Amino acid sequence: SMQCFPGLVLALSSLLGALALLQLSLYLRVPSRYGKHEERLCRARGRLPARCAWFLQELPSFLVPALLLALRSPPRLEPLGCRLLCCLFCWHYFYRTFIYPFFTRGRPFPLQLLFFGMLFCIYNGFLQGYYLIYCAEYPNDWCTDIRFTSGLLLFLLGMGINIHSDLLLRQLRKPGEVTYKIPQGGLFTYVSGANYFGEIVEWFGFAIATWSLPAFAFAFFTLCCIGPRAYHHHRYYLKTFTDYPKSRKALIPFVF
Ligand code: NDX
Repeated sequence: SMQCFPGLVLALSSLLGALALLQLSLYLRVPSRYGKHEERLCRARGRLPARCAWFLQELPSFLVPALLLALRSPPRLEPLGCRLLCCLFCWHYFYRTFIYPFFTRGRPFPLQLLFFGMLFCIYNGFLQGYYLIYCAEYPNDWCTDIRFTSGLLLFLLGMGINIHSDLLLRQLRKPGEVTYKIPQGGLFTYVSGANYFGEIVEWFGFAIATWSLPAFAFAFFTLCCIGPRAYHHHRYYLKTFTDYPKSRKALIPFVF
């Protein structure tokens, strides 16, 4: 049966960090080509309705760790921290897989990115799940450790901001509509990428709560992936809407 190979965790986490840097270099100048950044930038290619695309893409991030958790033999009973943390990860991806796609009013999603996105979700789902279920060791009182409690708080706060902001974006459109409007309310009052800000806070919270290399690598990846995207969204809005709120920042309220 499976066991912990620390070398594997180190290798996969390092590769994730390297992918993060690759993303940063690829997407700092040009945005990743989906959603509002697709039209101008790419030729016609295969697309799938947003609903199916997000469901398929994010499913492995839920399924892989959930299966690792359920199938571990013998079942991991101690310590509680590992299972709790693995459940937090699965909880986010339960939302992202089974709830978010069914309400989205997004445009059809490019198949090619869907393919890479799915590979990424398998990879990261395996790394986070494998680490927490086979490798992580926490003292029995980890749940009262300041890293766990403050990380959990940030995770919940970030998730709240992310879900609320995605809801505000969705409400900008009627069903069937694909136009872009100026997002209003919530954290959009301060930043163009409120949903991204929430997601980034969420994964840094998760990293602090797990205090692990794989989770910090994933938080860094998230920052490098959607940080530049927030910046490109911001530029898009400034170019498209002459009445775009002047004080609004790209990603971090009052700062950037
Ligand atoms: N999926 C994470 N890299 C990604 C998909 C793309 O979950 O090849 C990373 C994720 C993948 C990426 C994933 C991994 C890396 C890939 C990349 C593509 C290339 C890249 C594979 C897996 C790659 C290497 C080189 C390393 C191999 O029509 P529409 O769709 O624009 O409508 C939008 C609507 N909306 C508006 N409606 C009206 N008016 C406006 N002004 C509007 N603005 C937006 O709202 C959408 O329906 C919806 C949200 O749009 P947007 O653009 O704000 O968010 P989106 O980027 O679609 O993300 C949706 C949510 C969000 O909460 C975000 O935080 C989360 O997913 N997310 C997204 C990306 C990655 C990620 C989280 C993470 O890293 N944790």
